[in-house]
Order: sequence, then C-alpha cells, then structure tokens
Amino acid sequence: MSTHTPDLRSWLATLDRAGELHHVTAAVDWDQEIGAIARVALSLNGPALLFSNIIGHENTRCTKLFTSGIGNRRRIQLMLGLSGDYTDAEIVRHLKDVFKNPIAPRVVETGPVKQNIVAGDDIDLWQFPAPRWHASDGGRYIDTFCGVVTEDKVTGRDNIGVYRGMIVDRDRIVKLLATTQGWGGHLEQYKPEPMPVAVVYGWHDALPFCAGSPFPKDVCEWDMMGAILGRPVDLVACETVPLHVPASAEIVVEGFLDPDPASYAEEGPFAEYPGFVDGHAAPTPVLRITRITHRDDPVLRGSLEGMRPGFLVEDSMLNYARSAIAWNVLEAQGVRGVTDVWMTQVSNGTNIVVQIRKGYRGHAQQVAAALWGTSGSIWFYKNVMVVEEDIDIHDPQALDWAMAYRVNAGQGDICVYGPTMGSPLDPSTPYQRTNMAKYGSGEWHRVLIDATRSWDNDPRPEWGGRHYPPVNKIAPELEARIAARWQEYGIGIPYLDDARRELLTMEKLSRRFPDV
Ligand SMILES: Cc1cc2nc3c(=O)[nH]c(=O)nc-3n(C[C@H](O)[C@H](O)[C@H](O)COP(=O)(O)O)c2cc1C
Ligand SMILES: [Mn+2]
Repeated sequence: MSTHTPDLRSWLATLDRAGELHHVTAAVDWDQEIGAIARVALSLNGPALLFSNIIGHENTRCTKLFTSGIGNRRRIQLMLGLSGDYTDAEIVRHLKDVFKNPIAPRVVETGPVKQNIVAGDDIDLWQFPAPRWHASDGGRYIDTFCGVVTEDKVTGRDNIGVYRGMIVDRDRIVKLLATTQGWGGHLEQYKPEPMPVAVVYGWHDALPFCAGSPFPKDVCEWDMMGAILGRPVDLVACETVPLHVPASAEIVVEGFLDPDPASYAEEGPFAEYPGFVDGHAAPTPVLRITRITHRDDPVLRGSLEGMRPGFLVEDSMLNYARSAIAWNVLEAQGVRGVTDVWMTQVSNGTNIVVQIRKGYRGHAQQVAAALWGTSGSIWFYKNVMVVEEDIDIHDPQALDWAMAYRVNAGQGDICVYGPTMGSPLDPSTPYQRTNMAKYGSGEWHRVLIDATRSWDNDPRPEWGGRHYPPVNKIAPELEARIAARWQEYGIGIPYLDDARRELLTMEKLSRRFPDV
C-alpha cells in the first residue's frame, strides 16, 4: 500500500511519467474548441489533456481543465495499476475480482480540499472553465465527469453517480435526474424537502470510473474506489450539507436539490453518449449552491461525451467496469456458467454479449431476464446476445458466425420484451415517448438473441448422436504434428497462438462442452 494519498495530482504524475499526458499551454476557447481538440486527440489515441490557458479564465478562481484521463485502454490499465499488456477480456476479469473486495472509506479531520472555502456572494460558477463541449449544447456543462454524492436516509449509505449538469447562473446547476438512478431514489426519500448534494470535480480517476458505473444499489462507490486503489478513500465532512467528500478533491460544490417543479430550470440540449445531436431541452431540478471548497490552484475535471465508430470517449472505457458489474450481477442472481461478458466500447452498454457454458434449455433467457431486472437497465442491456464457449465474444467474426448459424427467429431464438424502461437519449425510440418528466424514463423494447445451440433437434447418428452438428475441427494429434513441422513447411509466418490453436482443435473445450 502506497503512503501517498491518491488524488488528481498523483494521477497526473502517473500519466506524465507514462507519457500519457500533454500540458496544453496554448490559448484555447472553452466554447467548443476544447471539445473539438479532445475529440480529435481521442480519435488519434492521443494523450490526456491538461489545459492551463483558457481564454477568459486567465485570472479566474480556477484556470485549469483536465480531460481524457482514462481515454484509452493503456490509461485504464495505469488507473488500475496493471502493467504489461492486457486484453479486454483480462481487464474485465480483473475488475470482476476487484469489485468483490470492497475497501471502506475512512473519515479524516481535514484535507487540501478545505484550502479555500467560498461562501455567499463569492460563490460564482462562471469562475470555473466549464466548456461548451459541442456546438449544439444548450450551455456550459460543468458536470460531466464529476461525482455526485448523496446519502440514503434509511441505510446511511453514500451513493456517488455521474449525472450531467449545466451552469444556469452563479450559484445554480441544472441537472438531468432519472428517478431510477441512485440519487433519484434518495430524492424520493427527501420529498418535499430539498436533498443535500455534494459534487466532486477532480480526484483520482477511479472516482468517475466508479461513479459512472451501474453498481447494484447496495454497493457504495467509495468502497469500489478503495478496492481499485487498494486503500481506503480518505473523506472529510462537508461545510453545509451532511455529506462526505474526498479530502484531497480539487473542487467540491455543496448545495440542495429542490424537488419542487416550480424551482426547475431548462436543461439541455446536450449532445449525449449515442453520438447524435440531441433535441432535448426540458425543465429539470436545480442544484442551488451553498458552499464551494477547493484546493489552491484547482483543476476542473471534465469529459467529452458522444461516441461513434472511430470516435470513442472516456465514457466508452467505463464499459470495462460495466461488463464486470454485469457479470457479478448475473452470478449474484444465481445464473450459472457465465464464462465471459463484454460490452464493446462504442455502444455504451446498450448492447451486451454474454458467453455461457449452456447447462439447460432457457439458460440464455435467464441471463437476459436477470440483466433486464437490474436498476442499471435504464441505460444498459437493450440488446442481449448470448453465445457458447467456442464463440470469442471479442471477435466480431465469431459473433457474426454465431448469429448466422445458431439463431433462427422461427425457433424462438429472438425474444422481444417490452415496452420497458429505457434510455430517454436513444434516438431509435420515437421522440414523443422519451419524455422523462412524464414517464420517469425513456422507453425500450429489449431483445434477446439466443445464439446458443438449440437443444430441440432430434439426435442424429452422423452427428455422433448429438442434437447439433459438431464443429468441423482438426484432431489434436494431427494439429500437434503440423505444429511440430511448421518451420519445415517454410510458410514463413509464426504458428497459431494458444487461443487460436485451441479453437482449431477444441481439445480442451470439447471435454466440458455439453453434447447436446
Ligand atoms: C460521462 C457520463 C455522463 C453521464 N450522465 C448521466 C446523466 O446525466 N444522468 C444519469 O442518470 N446518468 C448518467 N450517466 C450514467 C450514470 O453515471 C450511471 O448510470 C451510474 O450507474 C449512476 O450511478 P448510480 O447507479 O449510483 O445511480 C453518465 C455516465 C457518464 C460516464
Ligand atoms: Mn450507485
């Protein structure tokens, strides 16, 4: 365990040492230019960016903005303390284990976040260099990669979530609030009273990584940050709300969120995660600021949103955590035989593929039903695909092959479930059905694609008495002979790696693959 308290500054130092941080000292505009630079740098697999010369913010309370800290796989590995080369699957497996070993936070007396305490007329959110990230955004989005802290009145458990927010004026941030989210449930407990809220900007990136991931409601995100960092998060009490925040946070905004619709302000539009221009602008709850505390020379943390093929963002990288969480949730629900879970970086968890060792008819349906019943399902798991162990879920060709030859709609392999709750930001839902104020959610019809082998065929002798034709493969003895003589053939390319070799022979897999 390191004695150095992790925070944004130690994280910046780590990135710097790894050559994964660029200090942008050229003058840049918070109005769209920072967003566009981040977009291009991310698409080029470029470094994280620390902007320190932002036009109009040369002498404001905060002059710096940090973004893209976990914008690629290498930086995810650095954040997790994994050195060397890891595959996507290995990172998910690692996180799956990490999340099973919570480390509770501890409360300390004070910390650098109390170096400056801002009250009364000195509170002015315009002093912070929040970008207007995209041309179509309705304003300056200060809450993009923050941690919104609230407390459950009944259990006393803290919840930390990433929920977007736009500056309305000096002391008000208008928030997008989904009632099914962690803090949405807390607000119900407080109604009709305003709910105390603290928003943290800038700490170790384990914070937004965990706050943006759909842990079950009985999990506290502080414990998960502790698990990632291998030590408790040090927390201090807030000044004006009964909440705690990291002692070494860069900036903390304290205040109250009023559930009274009369206090709402217009929020949006904001070009959101699906990668489209968003037409939504609607009245939503406002966080009224009672205090700001910050370190000397604070750094604001922000993140570009909106992902498309070839244009991934930090949010894309949270899919490592989201995949691991989905896997743990399936296990906790008693779903047997899950061997891999993956949400690619481009669809924000809207699509998920689960690999199983099929043990019974209806196994894939159980997987889908378990995922669809979680609180995280407002944003995730619209389309669920389930495959067996010979299908590498990280290989688009393997998935396409499974889709082709293990899916037959007429045999019940496609199951549509809905209408259900779902993302109000998904443009495939008719716009008039995405009214959050009216419905408390968007609307999805979900689909299960059961790409496991059907158990309904009659067994056939030419299939070795099985219900499904065996995969055409090379006998392990023959393959071993070819491997031994590979050099001799002089084909001039390296032999298959262990994983490909296994898929060619299915030697190990055949031993446990059920003969359906
Ligand atoms: C960059 C980013 C922005 C997000 N914006 C929102 C948002 O505005 N509203 C929301 O409900 N969820 C948003 N999310 C998703 C939530 O953070 C995610 O669902 C998480 O599980 C919330 O925590 P909770 O499960 O404790 O509520 C965002 C996630 C990221 C990474
Ligand atoms: Mn939560």
